[in-house]
Amino acid sequence: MENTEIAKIFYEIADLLEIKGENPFRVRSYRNAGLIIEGLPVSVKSIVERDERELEKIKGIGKSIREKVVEILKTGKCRFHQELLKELPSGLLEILNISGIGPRKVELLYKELGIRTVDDLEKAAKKGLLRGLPGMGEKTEKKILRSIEDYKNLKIAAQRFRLSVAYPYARGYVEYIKEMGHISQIEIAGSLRRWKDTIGDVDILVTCNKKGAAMDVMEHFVSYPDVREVLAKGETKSSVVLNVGLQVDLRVLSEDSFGAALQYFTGSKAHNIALRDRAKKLGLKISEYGVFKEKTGKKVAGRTEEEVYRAVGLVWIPPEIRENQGEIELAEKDRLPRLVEEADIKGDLHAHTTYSDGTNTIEEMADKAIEMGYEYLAITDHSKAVGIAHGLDEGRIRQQLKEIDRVNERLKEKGVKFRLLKGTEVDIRADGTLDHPPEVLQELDCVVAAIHSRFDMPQAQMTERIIKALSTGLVNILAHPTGRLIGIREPYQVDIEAIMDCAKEYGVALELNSYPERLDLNDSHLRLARKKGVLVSIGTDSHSVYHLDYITYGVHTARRGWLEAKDVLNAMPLEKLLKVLKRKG
Ligand code: DGT
Ligand code: CA
Ligand code: CA
Repeated sequence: MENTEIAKIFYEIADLLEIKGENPFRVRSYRNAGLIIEGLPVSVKSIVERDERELEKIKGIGKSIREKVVEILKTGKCRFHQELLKELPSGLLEILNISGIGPRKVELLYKELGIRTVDDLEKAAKKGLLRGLPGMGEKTEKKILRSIEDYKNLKIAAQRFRLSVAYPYARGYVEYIKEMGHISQIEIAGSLRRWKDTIGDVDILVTCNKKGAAMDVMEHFVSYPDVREVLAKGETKSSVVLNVGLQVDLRVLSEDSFGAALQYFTGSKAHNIALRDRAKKLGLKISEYGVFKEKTGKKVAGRTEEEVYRAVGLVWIPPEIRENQGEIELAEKDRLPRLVEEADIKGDLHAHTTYSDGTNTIEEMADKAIEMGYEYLAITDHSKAVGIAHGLDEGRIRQQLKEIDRVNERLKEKGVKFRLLKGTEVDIRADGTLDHPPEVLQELDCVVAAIHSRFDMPQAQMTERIIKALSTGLVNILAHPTGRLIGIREPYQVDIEAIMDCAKEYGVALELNSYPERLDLNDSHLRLARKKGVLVSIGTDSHSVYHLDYITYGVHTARRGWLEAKDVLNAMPLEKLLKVLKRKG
Protein backbone atom coordinates (compact mmCIF):
# COMPACT_ATOMS: atom_id res chain seq x y z
CA MET A 1 0.00 0.00 0.00
CA GLU A 2 1.45 3.31 -1.10
CA ASN A 3 1.50 6.59 0.83
CA THR A 4 -0.99 8.23 -1.53
CA GLU A 5 -3.56 5.49 -0.96
CA ILE A 6 -3.18 5.72 2.81
CA ALA A 7 -3.42 9.51 2.61
CA LYS A 8 -6.61 9.18 0.58
CA ILE A 9 -8.28 7.25 3.38
CA PHE A 10 -7.42 10.00 5.88
CA TYR A 11 -8.69 12.70 3.52
CA GLU A 12 -11.95 10.80 3.19
CA ILE A 13 -12.27 10.44 6.94
CA ALA A 14 -11.76 14.21 7.27
CA ASP A 15 -14.40 14.92 4.60
CA LEU A 16 -16.89 12.50 6.10
CA LEU A 17 -16.44 13.91 9.60
CA GLU A 18 -16.86 17.40 8.23
CA ILE A 19 -20.08 16.47 6.45
CA LYS A 20 -21.28 15.03 9.73
CA GLY A 21 -20.56 18.38 11.33
CA GLU A 22 -17.87 17.07 13.69
CA ASN A 23 -15.37 19.11 15.65
CA PRO A 24 -13.22 21.12 13.20
CA PHE A 25 -10.00 20.32 15.09
CA ARG A 26 -10.65 16.63 14.75
CA VAL A 27 -11.38 17.07 11.03
CA ARG A 28 -8.19 19.04 10.65
CA SER A 29 -6.03 16.47 12.37
CA TYR A 30 -7.11 13.80 9.87
CA ARG A 31 -6.65 16.08 6.90
CA ASN A 32 -3.22 17.02 8.21
CA ALA A 33 -2.29 13.38 8.63
CA GLY A 34 -3.20 12.82 4.97
CA LEU A 35 -1.10 15.80 3.93
CA ILE A 36 1.89 14.60 5.94
CA ILE A 37 1.72 11.01 4.75
CA GLU A 38 1.32 12.05 1.13
CA GLY A 39 4.35 14.30 1.44
CA LEU A 40 6.71 11.74 2.99
CA PRO A 41 9.67 10.88 0.78
CA VAL A 42 9.82 7.35 2.15
CA SER A 43 7.06 4.75 2.17
CA VAL A 44 5.12 4.53 5.41
CA LYS A 45 5.13 0.82 4.88
CA SER A 46 8.90 0.67 5.17
CA ILE A 47 8.84 2.75 8.36
CA VAL A 48 6.24 0.51 9.95
CA GLU A 49 8.07 -2.63 8.90
CA ARG A 50 11.15 -1.34 10.71
CA ASP A 51 9.45 -0.04 13.83
CA GLU A 52 5.90 1.30 13.95
CA ARG A 53 6.71 3.56 16.90
CA GLU A 54 8.94 5.59 14.60
CA LEU A 55 5.77 6.91 12.98
CA GLU A 56 4.93 8.96 16.05
CA LYS A 57 8.21 10.80 15.73
CA ILE A 58 6.70 12.48 12.68
CA LYS A 59 5.01 15.69 13.67
CA GLY A 60 1.22 15.55 13.27
CA ILE A 61 1.05 11.79 13.72
CA GLY A 62 -0.12 10.72 17.15
CA LYS A 63 -1.16 7.42 18.63
CA SER A 64 -4.60 7.27 17.04
CA ILE A 65 -3.31 8.03 13.51
CA ARG A 66 -0.43 5.62 13.99
CA GLU A 67 -2.80 2.81 14.94
CA LYS A 68 -4.94 3.50 11.90
CA VAL A 69 -1.92 3.52 9.60
CA VAL A 70 -0.81 0.16 10.96
CA GLU A 71 -4.34 -1.19 10.58
CA ILE A 72 -4.52 0.01 6.98
CA LEU A 73 -1.19 -1.58 6.15
CA LYS A 74 -2.23 -4.86 7.76
CA THR A 75 -5.78 -5.16 6.45
CA GLY A 76 -5.91 -2.74 3.53
CA LYS A 77 -8.78 -0.97 5.30
CA CYS A 78 -9.61 1.21 8.27
CA ARG A 79 -12.66 0.23 10.34
CA PHE A 80 -13.37 3.78 11.42
CA HIS A 81 -13.42 4.86 7.77
CA GLN A 82 -15.68 1.94 6.82
CA GLU A 83 -18.12 2.78 9.59
CA LEU A 84 -18.35 6.37 8.45
CA LEU A 85 -18.99 5.17 4.92
CA LYS A 86 -21.84 3.01 6.22
CA GLU A 87 -23.44 6.04 7.86
CA LEU A 88 -23.13 8.32 4.86
CA PRO A 89 -23.64 7.32 1.22
CA SER A 90 -20.30 7.27 -0.62
CA GLY A 91 -21.68 9.44 -3.42
CA LEU A 92 -21.54 12.35 -0.99
CA LEU A 93 -17.77 12.30 -1.18
CA GLU A 94 -17.94 12.60 -4.92
CA ILE A 95 -20.15 15.66 -4.62
CA LEU A 96 -17.32 17.36 -2.73
CA ASN A 97 -15.39 17.36 -5.99
CA ILE A 98 -17.85 19.83 -7.47
CA SER A 99 -16.22 23.23 -7.11
CA GLY A 100 -18.16 25.60 -4.89
CA ILE A 101 -19.66 22.81 -2.82
CA GLY A 102 -18.08 22.23 0.56
CA PRO A 103 -18.98 19.75 3.28
CA ARG A 104 -21.61 22.07 4.82
CA LYS A 105 -23.51 22.30 1.54
CA VAL A 106 -23.24 18.57 0.98
CA GLU A 107 -24.80 18.03 4.38
CA LEU A 108 -27.57 20.50 3.59
CA LEU A 109 -28.32 18.99 0.18
CA TYR A 110 -28.41 15.52 1.65
CA LYS A 111 -30.63 16.39 4.60
CA GLU A 112 -33.03 18.69 2.76
CA LEU A 113 -33.30 17.10 -0.67
CA GLY A 114 -31.87 13.62 -0.18
CA ILE A 115 -29.14 14.29 -2.74
CA ARG A 116 -26.70 11.39 -2.60
CA THR A 117 -24.76 11.56 -5.86
CA VAL A 118 -23.47 13.99 -8.47
CA ASP A 119 -26.21 12.78 -10.79
CA ASP A 120 -28.87 13.55 -8.16
CA LEU A 121 -27.39 17.00 -7.83
CA GLU A 122 -27.39 17.65 -11.56
CA LYS A 123 -31.05 16.58 -11.84
CA ALA A 124 -32.08 18.73 -8.89
CA ALA A 125 -30.25 21.79 -10.26
CA LYS A 126 -31.86 21.34 -13.66
CA LYS A 127 -35.28 21.12 -12.07
CA GLY A 128 -34.61 24.30 -10.09
CA LEU A 129 -34.95 22.56 -6.74
CA LEU A 130 -31.86 24.12 -5.18
CA ARG A 131 -32.94 27.74 -5.27
CA GLY A 132 -35.19 27.35 -2.25
CA LEU A 133 -32.32 26.38 0.05
CA PRO A 134 -30.58 28.88 2.32
CA GLY A 135 -27.89 30.81 0.49
CA MET A 136 -28.78 29.37 -2.91
CA GLY A 137 -30.45 31.02 -5.84
CA GLU A 138 -30.90 30.61 -9.57
CA LYS A 139 -27.34 31.82 -10.09
CA THR A 140 -25.94 29.16 -7.77
CA GLU A 141 -27.82 26.52 -9.70
CA LYS A 142 -26.28 27.66 -12.98
CA LYS A 143 -22.86 27.74 -11.39
CA ILE A 144 -23.26 24.26 -10.01
CA LEU A 145 -24.29 22.96 -13.40
CA ARG A 146 -21.18 24.51 -14.96
CA SER A 147 -19.01 22.99 -12.21
CA ILE A 148 -20.54 19.58 -12.82
CA GLU A 149 -19.59 19.96 -16.48
CA ASP A 150 -15.98 20.80 -15.47
CA TYR A 151 -15.93 17.88 -13.10
CA LYS A 152 -16.99 15.46 -15.80
CA ASN A 153 -14.17 16.74 -18.04
CA LEU A 154 -11.67 16.37 -15.24
CA LYS A 155 -12.82 12.84 -14.63
CA ILE A 156 -11.84 11.96 -18.17
CA ALA A 157 -8.45 13.62 -17.68
CA ALA A 158 -8.06 11.80 -14.38
CA GLN A 159 -7.59 8.54 -16.24
CA ARG A 160 -4.05 9.84 -16.56
CA PHE A 161 -1.80 9.94 -13.50
CA ARG A 162 -0.19 12.96 -11.98
CA LEU A 163 3.56 13.04 -12.50
CA SER A 164 4.12 12.91 -8.76
CA VAL A 165 2.07 9.74 -8.48
CA ALA A 166 3.54 7.91 -11.49
CA TYR A 167 7.12 8.90 -10.69
CA PRO A 168 7.55 7.17 -7.31
CA TYR A 169 5.74 4.05 -8.58
CA ALA A 170 8.07 3.89 -11.57
CA ARG A 171 11.18 4.44 -9.41
CA GLY A 172 10.09 1.73 -7.01
CA TYR A 173 9.48 -0.69 -9.87
CA VAL A 174 12.88 0.08 -11.41
CA GLU A 175 14.59 -0.73 -8.12
CA TYR A 176 12.71 -4.01 -7.99
CA ILE A 177 13.63 -4.94 -11.57
CA LYS A 178 17.30 -4.26 -10.83
CA GLU A 179 17.21 -6.72 -7.92
CA MET A 180 17.04 -9.59 -10.33
CA GLY A 181 20.62 -9.15 -11.54
CA HIS A 182 21.61 -9.63 -15.21
CA ILE A 183 20.32 -6.10 -15.91
CA SER A 184 23.04 -4.03 -17.59
CA GLN A 185 21.01 -0.93 -18.52
CA ILE A 186 17.63 0.29 -17.32
CA GLU A 187 15.86 3.52 -18.20
CA ILE A 188 12.40 4.99 -17.83
CA ALA A 189 11.25 6.31 -21.23
CA GLY A 190 7.99 7.87 -22.45
CA SER A 191 6.20 10.88 -21.04
CA LEU A 192 7.75 10.25 -17.62
CA ARG A 193 11.26 10.79 -18.97
CA ARG A 194 9.96 13.99 -20.56
CA TRP A 195 8.50 14.94 -17.15
CA LYS A 196 5.05 15.70 -18.51
CA ASP A 197 2.59 16.86 -15.83
CA THR A 198 0.38 13.82 -16.38
CA ILE A 199 1.36 10.30 -17.40
CA GLY A 200 -0.69 7.80 -19.41
CA ASP A 201 1.49 4.77 -18.81
CA VAL A 202 5.03 4.03 -17.74
CA ASP A 203 7.55 2.72 -20.27
CA ILE A 204 10.65 0.95 -18.96
CA LEU A 205 13.51 -0.31 -21.11
CA VAL A 206 16.24 -2.76 -20.12
CA THR A 207 19.15 -4.70 -21.55
CA CYS A 208 20.45 -8.00 -20.11
CA ASN A 209 24.06 -9.03 -19.76
CA LYS A 210 23.29 -12.71 -19.93
CA LYS A 211 22.17 -14.56 -23.01
CA GLY A 212 18.71 -16.06 -22.82
CA ALA A 213 17.82 -14.23 -19.60
CA ALA A 214 15.03 -12.16 -21.19
CA MET A 215 12.29 -14.56 -20.15
CA ASP A 216 13.63 -14.64 -16.56
CA VAL A 217 13.52 -10.85 -16.50
CA MET A 218 9.92 -10.92 -17.69
CA GLU A 219 8.99 -13.54 -15.12
CA HIS A 220 10.49 -11.35 -12.40
CA PHE A 221 8.74 -8.28 -13.83
CA VAL A 222 5.23 -9.76 -13.76
CA SER A 223 5.81 -11.19 -10.26
CA TYR A 224 6.06 -7.72 -8.70
CA PRO A 225 3.82 -7.83 -5.58
CA ASP A 226 1.99 -4.64 -6.56
CA VAL A 227 0.79 -6.06 -9.90
CA ARG A 228 -3.00 -6.34 -10.20
CA GLU A 229 -3.18 -7.75 -13.70
CA VAL A 230 -0.79 -9.05 -16.33
CA LEU A 231 -1.89 -7.78 -19.74
CA ALA A 232 0.85 -9.41 -21.80
CA LYS A 233 3.99 -11.41 -21.23
CA GLY A 234 6.45 -12.01 -24.05
CA GLU A 235 10.17 -12.23 -24.64
CA THR A 236 10.60 -8.64 -25.76
CA LYS A 237 7.60 -6.88 -24.22
CA SER A 238 5.38 -7.33 -21.20
CA SER A 239 2.62 -5.13 -19.79
CA VAL A 240 1.06 -5.06 -16.36
CA VAL A 241 -1.41 -2.95 -14.41
CA LEU A 242 -0.49 -1.98 -10.85
CA ASN A 243 -3.01 -1.92 -7.99
CA VAL A 244 -3.49 1.82 -8.38
CA GLY A 245 -4.47 1.29 -12.01
CA LEU A 246 -1.22 2.47 -13.56
CA GLN A 247 -0.04 0.51 -16.60
CA VAL A 248 3.65 -0.33 -16.92
CA ASP A 249 5.30 -1.66 -20.09
CA LEU A 250 8.69 -3.34 -20.02
CA ARG A 251 10.83 -3.94 -23.08
CA VAL A 252 13.96 -6.06 -23.15
CA LEU A 253 16.38 -4.85 -25.83
CA SER A 254 19.72 -5.76 -27.29
CA GLU A 255 22.71 -3.59 -26.41
CA ASP A 256 23.27 -2.42 -29.96
CA SER A 257 19.80 -0.94 -30.33
CA PHE A 258 19.24 0.36 -26.80
CA GLY A 259 19.94 4.00 -27.75
CA ALA A 260 17.57 3.85 -30.70
CA ALA A 261 14.82 2.29 -28.58
CA LEU A 262 15.34 4.80 -25.79
CA GLN A 263 15.07 7.60 -28.31
CA TYR A 264 11.97 6.11 -29.93
CA PHE A 265 10.09 5.24 -26.75
CA THR A 266 10.89 8.55 -25.10
CA GLY A 267 8.97 10.36 -27.80
CA SER A 268 7.15 12.53 -28.02
CA LYS A 269 5.36 11.15 -31.01
CA ALA A 270 5.48 14.57 -32.68
CA HIS A 271 9.23 14.80 -32.09
CA ASN A 272 9.75 11.31 -33.51
CA ILE A 273 7.75 12.04 -36.63
CA ALA A 274 9.77 15.20 -37.29
CA LEU A 275 12.98 13.25 -36.72
CA ARG A 276 11.90 10.53 -39.13
CA ASP A 277 11.15 13.11 -41.84
CA ARG A 278 14.55 14.64 -41.28
CA ALA A 279 16.28 11.26 -41.52
CA LYS A 280 14.46 10.56 -44.76
CA LYS A 281 15.79 13.75 -46.33
CA LEU A 282 19.29 12.60 -45.39
CA GLY A 283 18.76 9.24 -47.09
CA LEU A 284 18.40 7.50 -43.74
CA LYS A 285 15.76 5.42 -42.00
CA ILE A 286 15.25 5.77 -38.28
CA SER A 287 13.35 3.30 -36.14
CA GLU A 288 13.34 1.81 -32.65
CA TYR A 289 16.07 -0.57 -33.89
CA GLY A 290 18.54 2.01 -35.15
CA VAL A 291 19.46 4.42 -37.92
CA PHE A 292 20.01 2.75 -41.29
CA LYS A 293 21.18 3.81 -44.75
CA GLU A 294 18.06 3.81 -46.90
CA LYS A 295 19.81 2.33 -49.96
CA THR A 296 22.01 -0.37 -48.48
CA GLY A 297 20.19 -1.03 -45.22
CA LYS A 298 23.50 -0.64 -43.37
CA LYS A 299 23.13 0.25 -39.71
CA VAL A 300 24.93 3.46 -38.79
CA ALA A 301 23.75 4.08 -35.20
CA GLY A 302 21.72 2.57 -32.37
CA ARG A 303 23.85 1.87 -29.32
CA THR A 304 23.41 5.24 -27.61
CA GLU A 305 21.01 8.15 -27.99
CA GLU A 306 23.88 10.57 -28.68
CA GLU A 307 24.92 8.34 -31.56
CA VAL A 308 21.40 8.28 -32.97
CA TYR A 309 21.02 12.07 -32.88
CA ARG A 310 24.52 12.53 -34.31
CA ALA A 311 23.67 10.23 -37.21
CA VAL A 312 20.91 12.61 -38.29
CA GLY A 313 23.14 15.68 -37.84
CA LEU A 314 21.90 16.80 -34.41
CA VAL A 315 23.30 17.24 -30.94
CA TRP A 316 21.61 15.30 -28.15
CA ILE A 317 18.32 16.92 -27.10
CA PRO A 318 17.15 16.91 -23.45
CA PRO A 319 14.00 14.74 -23.14
CA GLU A 320 11.92 17.54 -21.58
CA ILE A 321 11.92 19.57 -24.81
CA ARG A 322 11.33 16.76 -27.28
CA GLU A 323 7.93 18.06 -28.35
CA ASN A 324 8.69 19.32 -31.87
CA GLN A 325 8.51 22.95 -30.84
CA GLY A 326 11.67 24.08 -32.64
CA GLU A 327 14.19 21.98 -30.71
CA ILE A 328 15.27 20.03 -33.79
CA GLU A 329 16.15 23.18 -35.74
CA LEU A 330 18.23 24.48 -32.83
CA ALA A 331 19.92 21.11 -32.26
CA GLU A 332 21.06 21.22 -35.86
CA LYS A 333 22.93 24.47 -35.19
CA ASP A 334 24.04 23.31 -31.73
CA ARG A 335 22.16 26.25 -30.26
CA LEU A 336 19.83 24.54 -27.79
CA PRO A 337 19.12 26.48 -24.59
CA ARG A 338 21.16 25.47 -21.55
CA LEU A 339 18.21 24.35 -19.49
CA VAL A 340 18.08 25.15 -15.79
CA GLU A 341 19.18 22.35 -13.46
CA GLU A 342 18.39 21.53 -9.86
CA ALA A 343 21.95 22.49 -8.93
CA ASP A 344 21.23 26.05 -10.16
CA ILE A 345 18.53 26.58 -7.53
CA LYS A 346 19.78 28.73 -4.65
CA GLY A 347 16.69 28.83 -2.50
CA ASP A 348 12.93 28.64 -2.28
CA LEU A 349 10.59 31.63 -2.17
CA HIS A 350 7.32 29.97 -1.18
CA ALA A 351 7.00 28.05 2.09
CA HIS A 352 4.50 27.76 4.94
CA THR A 353 5.01 27.04 8.61
CA THR A 354 2.89 26.23 11.66
CA TYR A 355 2.01 29.94 11.79
CA SER A 356 -0.55 29.21 9.06
CA ASP A 357 -1.31 25.77 7.59
CA GLY A 358 2.17 24.24 7.47
CA THR A 359 3.17 21.33 9.69
CA ASN A 360 6.74 22.42 10.53
CA THR A 361 8.17 25.34 12.45
CA ILE A 362 10.23 28.16 10.96
CA GLU A 363 13.37 26.62 12.39
CA GLU A 364 12.62 23.14 11.06
CA MET A 365 12.00 24.56 7.60
CA ALA A 366 15.28 26.48 7.78
CA ASP A 367 17.21 23.37 8.83
CA LYS A 368 15.89 21.41 5.91
CA ALA A 369 16.67 24.24 3.47
CA ILE A 370 20.22 24.41 4.84
CA GLU A 371 20.56 20.67 4.46
CA MET A 372 19.55 21.08 0.82
CA GLY A 373 22.43 23.49 0.33
CA TYR A 374 20.20 26.55 -0.12
CA GLU A 375 21.34 30.12 0.53
CA TYR A 376 17.88 31.33 1.46
CA LEU A 377 14.27 30.40 2.16
CA ALA A 378 11.35 32.82 2.21
CA ILE A 379 8.73 32.17 4.88
CA THR A 380 5.45 33.03 3.20
CA ASP A 381 2.49 32.17 5.40
CA HIS A 382 -1.07 33.02 4.43
CA SER A 383 -2.77 36.29 5.28
CA LYS A 384 -5.96 36.52 7.34
CA ALA A 385 -8.48 36.31 4.48
CA VAL A 386 -7.51 32.66 4.08
CA GLY A 387 -9.23 31.67 7.29
CA ILE A 388 -9.22 27.92 6.79
CA ALA A 389 -5.42 28.12 6.56
CA HIS A 390 -5.13 30.15 9.78
CA GLY A 391 -3.96 33.19 7.85
CA LEU A 392 -1.96 35.78 9.77
CA ASP A 393 -3.26 39.21 10.75
CA GLU A 394 -0.98 42.19 11.28
CA GLY A 395 -0.25 41.29 14.91
CA ARG A 396 0.72 37.69 14.20
CA ILE A 397 2.86 38.52 11.19
CA ARG A 398 4.82 41.01 13.28
CA GLN A 399 5.31 38.35 15.90
CA GLN A 400 6.52 36.01 13.17
CA LEU A 401 8.99 38.58 11.82
CA LYS A 402 10.59 38.79 15.25
CA GLU A 403 10.97 35.04 15.35
CA ILE A 404 12.55 35.05 11.90
CA ASP A 405 15.05 37.63 13.18
CA ARG A 406 15.84 35.39 16.12
CA VAL A 407 16.40 32.32 13.94
CA ASN A 408 18.59 34.31 11.53
CA GLU A 409 20.57 35.61 14.48
CA ARG A 410 21.13 32.11 15.84
CA LEU A 411 22.26 30.84 12.43
CA LYS A 412 24.67 33.74 12.11
CA GLU A 413 26.16 32.97 15.49
CA LYS A 414 26.67 29.38 14.40
CA GLY A 415 28.42 30.67 11.30
CA VAL A 416 25.84 29.18 8.87
CA LYS A 417 25.74 31.06 5.58
CA PHE A 418 21.99 31.07 5.13
CA ARG A 419 19.22 33.59 5.43
CA LEU A 420 15.52 33.28 6.11
CA LEU A 421 13.65 35.92 4.16
CA LYS A 422 10.62 37.63 5.61
CA GLY A 423 7.69 37.02 3.36
CA THR A 424 3.98 36.45 3.03
CA GLU A 425 1.59 34.80 0.68
CA VAL A 426 -0.78 37.70 0.74
CA ASP A 427 -4.28 37.05 -0.55
CA ILE A 428 -5.51 39.04 -3.52
CA ARG A 429 -9.03 39.84 -2.45
CA ALA A 430 -11.98 39.77 -4.82
CA ASP A 431 -11.65 43.52 -5.46
CA GLY A 432 -7.93 43.25 -6.26
CA THR A 433 -6.73 44.79 -3.01
CA LEU A 434 -4.05 43.05 -0.97
CA ASP A 435 -4.89 41.45 2.38
CA HIS A 436 -2.09 43.17 4.35
CA PRO A 437 -1.67 46.94 4.73
CA PRO A 438 1.12 48.51 2.60
CA GLU A 439 3.25 49.32 5.65
CA VAL A 440 3.39 45.63 6.59
CA LEU A 441 4.24 44.61 3.02
CA GLN A 442 6.97 47.27 2.84
CA GLU A 443 8.73 45.65 5.78
CA LEU A 444 9.03 42.29 4.06
CA ASP A 445 11.82 40.94 1.87
CA CYS A 446 9.53 38.97 -0.41
CA VAL A 447 5.84 39.46 -1.11
CA VAL A 448 4.11 36.56 -2.80
CA ALA A 449 0.52 37.29 -3.83
CA ALA A 450 -2.15 34.84 -4.88
CA ILE A 451 -5.82 34.23 -5.53
CA HIS A 452 -7.59 31.94 -3.04
CA SER A 453 -11.26 32.71 -3.59
CA ARG A 454 -13.88 33.57 -6.19
CA PHE A 455 -12.29 31.36 -8.82
CA ASP A 456 -15.41 31.69 -10.93
CA MET A 457 -15.00 35.34 -12.01
CA PRO A 458 -15.38 36.14 -15.69
CA GLN A 459 -12.05 36.55 -17.49
CA ALA A 460 -12.05 40.33 -17.79
CA GLN A 461 -12.83 40.80 -14.11
CA MET A 462 -10.26 38.22 -12.95
CA THR A 463 -7.56 39.77 -15.15
CA GLU A 464 -8.36 43.23 -13.82
CA ARG A 465 -8.29 41.92 -10.25
CA ILE A 466 -4.79 40.52 -10.64
CA ILE A 467 -3.47 43.51 -12.58
CA LYS A 468 -4.74 45.80 -9.84
CA ALA A 469 -2.79 43.81 -7.26
CA LEU A 470 0.43 43.72 -9.28
CA SER A 471 0.22 47.43 -10.13
CA THR A 472 0.52 48.36 -6.46
CA GLY A 473 4.25 47.81 -6.91
CA LEU A 474 4.16 45.91 -3.62
CA VAL A 475 4.25 42.42 -5.06
CA ASN A 476 7.36 40.39 -5.92
CA ILE A 477 5.84 37.14 -7.08
CA LEU A 478 2.42 36.10 -8.36
CA ALA A 479 1.91 32.57 -7.03
CA HIS A 480 0.15 29.77 -8.93
CA PRO A 481 -1.00 32.23 -11.58
CA THR A 482 -3.79 30.16 -13.16
CA GLY A 483 -5.04 28.32 -10.08
CA ARG A 484 -5.34 24.93 -11.72
CA LEU A 485 -5.27 21.76 -9.65
CA ILE A 486 -4.41 18.91 -11.97
CA GLY A 487 -7.32 16.49 -12.20
CA ILE A 488 -9.18 18.45 -9.52
CA ARG A 489 -9.89 21.99 -10.66
CA GLU A 490 -9.67 23.70 -14.03
CA PRO A 491 -7.65 26.96 -14.23
CA TYR A 492 -9.64 30.09 -13.62
CA GLN A 493 -10.38 32.31 -16.57
CA VAL A 494 -7.57 34.82 -16.99
CA ASP A 495 -5.79 36.64 -19.82
CA ILE A 496 -2.35 35.28 -19.03
CA GLU A 497 -0.61 37.42 -21.68
CA ALA A 498 -1.98 40.59 -20.14
CA ILE A 499 -0.81 39.39 -16.71
CA MET A 500 2.66 38.74 -18.09
CA ASP A 501 2.85 42.19 -19.68
CA CYS A 502 1.82 43.75 -16.39
CA ALA A 503 4.31 41.60 -14.46
CA LYS A 504 7.06 42.71 -16.80
CA GLU A 505 6.14 46.36 -16.32
CA TYR A 506 6.13 46.17 -12.52
CA GLY A 507 9.08 43.81 -12.13
CA VAL A 508 6.94 41.01 -10.76
CA ALA A 509 8.05 37.41 -11.19
CA LEU A 510 5.52 34.72 -12.02
CA GLU A 511 5.66 31.55 -10.03
CA LEU A 512 6.11 28.07 -11.31
CA ASN A 513 4.47 26.39 -8.33
CA SER A 514 6.15 22.99 -7.92
CA TYR A 515 3.48 21.49 -5.74
CA PRO A 516 2.63 18.33 -7.73
CA GLU A 517 -1.07 19.08 -8.00
CA ARG A 518 -0.38 22.51 -9.38
CA LEU A 519 2.66 22.75 -11.69
CA ASP A 520 1.33 26.21 -12.43
CA LEU A 521 2.50 27.96 -14.66
CA ASN A 522 2.54 25.02 -17.07
CA ASP A 523 5.09 24.32 -19.80
CA SER A 524 3.55 26.41 -22.55
CA HIS A 525 2.93 29.41 -20.26
CA LEU A 526 6.59 29.19 -19.22
CA ARG A 527 7.73 29.40 -22.82
CA LEU A 528 5.61 32.50 -23.21
CA ALA A 529 7.07 34.03 -20.04
CA ARG A 530 10.57 33.36 -21.30
CA LYS A 531 9.76 34.97 -24.65
CA LYS A 532 8.39 38.04 -22.89
CA GLY A 533 11.36 38.25 -20.53
CA VAL A 534 9.32 37.75 -17.36
CA LEU A 535 11.28 36.18 -14.51
CA VAL A 536 9.99 32.92 -13.07
CA SER A 537 10.24 31.86 -9.41
CA ILE A 538 10.28 28.09 -8.98
CA GLY A 539 8.59 27.77 -5.59
CA THR A 540 7.47 24.63 -3.81
CA ASP A 541 4.59 26.05 -1.75
CA SER A 542 5.85 23.68 0.94
CA HIS A 543 3.54 22.89 3.82
CA SER A 544 6.08 20.54 5.42
CA VAL A 545 9.84 19.97 5.28
CA TYR A 546 9.30 17.07 2.90
CA HIS A 547 7.61 19.28 0.33
CA LEU A 548 10.80 21.25 -0.20
CA ASP A 549 11.93 18.27 -2.27
CA TYR A 550 9.13 18.99 -4.76
CA ILE A 551 11.60 21.41 -6.31
CA THR A 552 12.52 18.48 -8.58
CA TYR A 553 9.10 18.58 -10.25
CA GLY A 554 9.36 22.34 -10.60
CA VAL A 555 12.79 22.30 -12.18
CA HIS A 556 11.86 19.65 -14.72
CA THR A 557 8.68 21.51 -15.60
CA ALA A 558 10.79 24.65 -16.02
CA ARG A 559 12.96 22.68 -18.41
CA ARG A 560 9.84 21.72 -20.36
CA GLY A 561 9.25 25.46 -20.59
CA TRP A 562 12.75 25.96 -22.03
CA LEU A 563 13.87 28.02 -19.03
CA GLU A 564 17.54 28.68 -18.43
CA ALA A 565 19.08 29.59 -15.07
CA LYS A 566 19.05 33.26 -16.03
CA ASP A 567 15.26 33.16 -16.39
CA VAL A 568 14.79 31.90 -12.84
CA LEU A 569 14.54 34.28 -9.90
CA ASN A 570 15.62 31.76 -7.28
CA ALA A 571 18.66 30.72 -9.29
CA MET A 572 20.12 34.08 -8.22
CA PRO A 573 22.55 34.25 -5.34
CA LEU A 574 21.23 36.04 -2.24
CA GLU A 575 22.87 39.44 -2.85
CA LYS A 576 21.52 39.73 -6.36
CA LEU A 577 18.13 38.39 -5.36
CA LEU A 578 17.73 41.00 -2.64
CA LYS A 579 18.40 43.76 -5.19
CA VAL A 580 15.78 42.35 -7.56
CA LEU A 581 13.25 42.01 -4.74
CA LYS A 582 13.47 45.72 -3.82
CA ARG A 583 10.09 47.25 -4.54
CA LYS A 584 9.08 50.79 -5.15
CA GLY A 585 5.62 50.47 -3.62
P1 DGT B 1 1.60 8.79 -22.25
O1 DGT B 1 1.97 7.38 -21.95
O2 DGT B 1 0.27 8.94 -22.88
O3 DGT B 1 1.77 9.69 -21.08
O4 DGT B 1 2.65 9.35 -23.34
P2 DGT B 1 3.92 8.66 -23.98
O5 DGT B 1 4.65 9.71 -24.72
O6 DGT B 1 4.69 7.91 -22.95
O7 DGT B 1 3.29 7.68 -25.06
P3 DGT B 1 3.25 6.09 -25.19
O8 DGT B 1 3.43 5.39 -23.91
O9 DGT B 1 2.00 5.80 -25.96
O10 DGT B 1 4.45 5.76 -26.16
C1 DGT B 1 5.79 5.96 -25.77
C2 DGT B 1 6.56 6.61 -26.87
O11 DGT B 1 6.61 5.74 -28.01
C3 DGT B 1 5.96 7.89 -27.41
O12 DGT B 1 6.31 9.01 -26.65
C4 DGT B 1 6.57 7.95 -28.77
C5 DGT B 1 6.65 6.51 -29.19
N1 DGT B 1 5.49 6.21 -30.04
C6 DGT B 1 4.35 5.61 -29.67
N2 DGT B 1 3.52 5.50 -30.73
C7 DGT B 1 4.16 6.05 -31.78
C8 DGT B 1 3.83 6.25 -33.17
O13 DGT B 1 2.76 5.89 -33.64
N3 DGT B 1 4.75 6.87 -33.94
C9 DGT B 1 5.95 7.29 -33.46
N4 DGT B 1 6.81 7.89 -34.28
N5 DGT B 1 6.27 7.13 -32.16
C10 DGT B 1 5.41 6.50 -31.35
CA1 CA C 1 3.87 6.19 -21.70
CA1 CA D 1 3.44 2.74 -23.31
